[in-house]
Amino acid sequence: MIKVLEDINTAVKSGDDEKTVQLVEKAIREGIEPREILEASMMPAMEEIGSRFALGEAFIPELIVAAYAMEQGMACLKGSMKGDIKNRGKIVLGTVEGDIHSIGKNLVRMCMEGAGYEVIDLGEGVKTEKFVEAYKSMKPDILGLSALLSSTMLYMKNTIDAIRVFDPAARIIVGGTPVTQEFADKIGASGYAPDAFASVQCVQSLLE
Ligand code: B1M
Repeated sequence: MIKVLEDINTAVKSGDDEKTVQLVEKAIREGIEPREILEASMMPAMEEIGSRFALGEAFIPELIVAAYAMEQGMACLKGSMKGDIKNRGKIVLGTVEGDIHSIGKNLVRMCMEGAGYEVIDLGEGVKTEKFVEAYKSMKPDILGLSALLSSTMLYMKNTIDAIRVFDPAARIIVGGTPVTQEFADKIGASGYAPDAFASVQCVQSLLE
């Protein structure tokens, strides 16, 4: 692996946000693509810390500092991911009720904005009623739901059902670690994306 990517991976895992920012800026100066920085370095760092957490080798405080370092690193990449085309469509996005995981959803937002979509981010722990309210008032082309917990992914169905009552043709996409294509089909989602980059393709194909 390229040295700077290796160093970013280590900095994220150890929750060193200042070092993460310095190294991400260095990687950008070296001409490394944001996608490579994310996929080859920062995302594997979060996966590794998650696996260590599952094994009881890492704990919540370590997850929190690693997540903060990741968010700070992502903020540096935002400028390099901005696209030129604007107003390709409006997307309302949020992490579902009971779920405070924000990083994957924020990455989806960055990729969508980079691809020229207007994104209204409702944040985390968004209840079905709030999604319904936002959908009615903002009339988005796409609604995007993120969930990271096996328990909270069930709220995706509640939201989809509530929206389809008044808009059966609503285009709703879902994603997040426990979500699969099979689950997306089962709950009646219009699309599923395994990662943030794929979510852009998913939206594009739904809007075509
Ligand atoms: Co949490 N957590 N966590 N956590 N956490 C997981 C998800 C877990 C898998 C860790 C583990 O056990 N291995 C596990 C869930 C198990 C399960 O339910 N199956 C877990 C748990 C159990 C918990 C708590 C319950 C722990 C506790 O309190 N005992 C608790 C729950 C809190 C709550 O939400 N109510 C909790 C808390 C936290 C922190 C707050 C400490 C922190 C979140 C901080 C933050 O987000 N600001 C945290 C973290 C950091 C993680 C891990 C380590 C990393 C998640 C992450 O940011 N990944 C995670 C382990 C893992 O996922 N392997 C874990 C990086 C990010 C880029 O990837 O979010 O997957 P991800 O997003 C991906 C794709 O999923 C996809 O695109 C992104 C990549 O391009 N995607 C979409 C996501 N949303 C999408 C939407 C789309 C399309 C694609 O369309 C709309």
